[in-house]
Amino acid sequence: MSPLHAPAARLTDLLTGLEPPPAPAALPEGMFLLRGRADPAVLAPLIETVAATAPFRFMKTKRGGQLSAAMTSCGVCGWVSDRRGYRYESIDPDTGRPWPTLPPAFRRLAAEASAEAGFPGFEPDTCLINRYAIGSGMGLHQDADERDFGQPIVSVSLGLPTAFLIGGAERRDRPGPLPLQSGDVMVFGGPARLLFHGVRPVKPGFDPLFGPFRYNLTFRRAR
Ligand code: MD3
Ligand code: FE
Repeated sequence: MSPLHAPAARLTDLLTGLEPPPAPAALPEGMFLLRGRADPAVLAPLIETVAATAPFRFMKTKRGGQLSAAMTSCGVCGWVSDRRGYRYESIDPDTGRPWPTLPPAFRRLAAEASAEAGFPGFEPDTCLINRYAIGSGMGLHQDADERDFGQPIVSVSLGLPTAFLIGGAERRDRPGPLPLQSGDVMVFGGPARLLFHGVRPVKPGFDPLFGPFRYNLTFRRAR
């Protein structure tokens, strides 16, 4: 399927009578939006399985605060934050055990989406799962803890809608919103890989599969 060819209608659109949100006229070079490319019903139980082994937790920041999204990971390593800073760890510090393995359906989705966007051969070694309750979001930042910025990032939005805030190469560049719905997949590669980005706070709502939450899967090659 062409990355520009999204399904004509989705169940949630039919139920709510809502149109899918408009995409901006142009996305930054290297950034791709694959609307409805992921099947939320397939991914929901896989998130549950990961969280049964590596529970969602609120991580601390260097400065004594707490991240507003609950997080867990799967793969050969997982992204962690604590008083010492950010990094990838092979052992989950909360359980003392390795992170659960990447479900094959996760690998397949990340590989297919990145190939559709023009980045063939992407083999993620980790997936960070962010869970946002109503009112939580993520401030503007860069994803720069990975070894090879030549590798893309694949992001899958699930549950309640929100908007990504897409900035520029410098923190001072004013970000613009990109509305996203459950099942939307984004690929960030090449010149988009190090752009500043964030997530708008999630508005009140209830998703039939995910309840009062937004989830995001972020596939990366960390090592
Ligand atoms: C890379 N998560 O975990 S998806 C993160 O929705 C993070 O949970 C957000 O940012 C979330 O680091 C966003 C990942 C993402 C989004 C936009 C990007 C990565 C990006 C833009 C440029 C480069
Ligand atoms: Fe990020």
